[in-house]
Amino acid sequence: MAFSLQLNSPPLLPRSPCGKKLFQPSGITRRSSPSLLSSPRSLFTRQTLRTHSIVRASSSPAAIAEPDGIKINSVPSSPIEGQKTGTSGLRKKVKVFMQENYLANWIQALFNSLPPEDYKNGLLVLGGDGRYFNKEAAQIIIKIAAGNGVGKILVGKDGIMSTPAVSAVIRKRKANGGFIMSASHNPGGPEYDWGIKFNYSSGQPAPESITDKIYGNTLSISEVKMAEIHDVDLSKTGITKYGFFSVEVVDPVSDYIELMESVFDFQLIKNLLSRPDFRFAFDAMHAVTGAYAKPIFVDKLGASPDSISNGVPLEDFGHGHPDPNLTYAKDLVNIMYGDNAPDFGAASDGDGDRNMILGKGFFVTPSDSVAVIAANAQAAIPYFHSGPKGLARSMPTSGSLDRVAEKLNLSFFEVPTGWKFFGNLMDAGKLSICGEESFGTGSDHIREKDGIWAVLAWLSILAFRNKDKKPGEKLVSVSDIMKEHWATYGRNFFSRYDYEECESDGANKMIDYLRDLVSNSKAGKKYGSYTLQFADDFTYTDPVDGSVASKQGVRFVFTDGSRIIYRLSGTGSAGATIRIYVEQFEPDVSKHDLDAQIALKPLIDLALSISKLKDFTGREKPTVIT
Ligand code: VG1
Ligand code: CO
Repeated sequence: MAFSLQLNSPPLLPRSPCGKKLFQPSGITRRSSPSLLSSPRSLFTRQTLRTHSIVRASSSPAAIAEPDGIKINSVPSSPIEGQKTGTSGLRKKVKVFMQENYLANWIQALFNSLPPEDYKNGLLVLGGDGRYFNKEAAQIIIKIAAGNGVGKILVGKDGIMSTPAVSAVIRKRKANGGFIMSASHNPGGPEYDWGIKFNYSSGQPAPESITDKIYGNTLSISEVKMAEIHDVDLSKTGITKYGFFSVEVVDPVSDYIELMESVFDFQLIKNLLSRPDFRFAFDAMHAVTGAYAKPIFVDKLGASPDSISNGVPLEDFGHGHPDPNLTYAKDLVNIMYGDNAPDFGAASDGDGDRNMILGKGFFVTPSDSVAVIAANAQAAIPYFHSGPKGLARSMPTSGSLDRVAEKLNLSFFEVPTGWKFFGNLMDAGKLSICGEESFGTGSDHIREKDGIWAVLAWLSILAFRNKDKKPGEKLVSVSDIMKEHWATYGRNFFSRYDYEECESDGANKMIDYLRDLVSNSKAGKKYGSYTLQFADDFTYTDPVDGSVASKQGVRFVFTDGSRIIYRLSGTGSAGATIRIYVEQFEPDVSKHDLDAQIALKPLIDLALSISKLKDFTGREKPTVIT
């Protein structure tokens, strides 16, 4: 694919070795900067601004400029409360997003938050997970982008492009940034959720410095700049030009496949997937990886077509909850724990950035998965042939990765929950493999977690370990690899309890209560058989740019290394979701086969009693146990 457009502006938040953000706070200030006003594009900017002040008082859309043949309307609008970005983008019930100007306000507030030179005449990417309302939303985003002077938008065909693929395309095409229309693992359809995420030029989710600014601008918005152009036909690839602005509908898969082929040894994986004694199962959960699974696993890697289930993306994910865990990916779990189970099973979420890895009758926790990938990457994955640069995990993720970092003598980082915290470390060359306990695993090949990447990483490890096995010889299995890993490093038993859609009031009170408890807790205090080492509310200082994120999870850490962590989810769309994470290290191999729920029972009971969860929420049982 050739692109005629050349960026004439520096990319948004360029990757710089020292990691300094070049983001300037006020777009308005920048608009009137002398350098901009002397450039040809600024003529448009000035004209827009001048006319803008005239039409602001108007109650109906008014044309404010007609540069290069496009009519830009100033649509009067006013602030809507509650447009604050959570852990990953803005997520609400779709009915909320469908209210007049709801999405438009947020998109316009985003443009109001960026320096104009970072998008004027620039290139943006637009993708999504295929959920209900994406098609209408895509047309709104395209029109506002054109209204704000963006030069070109690359859109995935039918509005489909996974979160990792958007990150990959932003990087490959040197785009200024991109939008992802997805509420990720949240269910979709007229009664459920919708969401929008913004990633900037390194392909990384926008940091809080940007999302806070967007929120601020949603509170003072008075107009939306909309280009008067007809809807783009997203069902066919190709370029549509509108004066200075153009839209290119692209195949959402090809750039991503090319990247995967450069990271992994596809022939090695193909040899494994073609063996008659190895069976593979992938559940796309009727979500975005449906578009990627057949081209990659079947067409490129030789898996049988019937190894892919729920492979067609649907607007409501086939009435499913596209969250690859033991509760919501039940179909795959039943297959993998049933008679004659395949050797390897995996699933991915709504927007394709999460993964679940299963062996025959065996579940790999995401915390263990990233540790195994890190320990085996150099041998099995060409991208890491000179060894990973550094490892990192989110704070609640278990310490199994820490042990790999120690053994391989790699630098190691613990960041708050949310992938946006890994990007600076990657840009600074300090980090290559990282993960979250929430089924997120990835590397610095892009700046998002990557579900299909994780599946290919596991297939690479299995393929590498079995490459010399003759037909009929017993293959090294997922559980063999995991047990070997525990024998080498010890096992970090880990479990997460989710209490979804609790009353916000009770949940907030519980967290306040825990914060009080933390401030009164002293080292040495006894909690049952556990002795407190420290308790705190996790604060992170980014080692690259010095930015500080506080209140990222209440931790109780005990002298034997066991931990209990409490957080409120930042991705829900109704009420509050409480997450409790418990972890305990077990060096004794003879205990490694214990079920995690049994091994962790005393700690789980302690977590419930410390927090008085039942009293605060009235909940007897969690909604999801991982
Ligand atoms: C959850 C996970 C977090 C993940 C985030 C986005 O956030 O815990 O680890 O990064 O979802 O994932 P929270 O605040 O609900 O705990 V995705 O795949 O939904 O974009
Ligand atoms: Co996701």
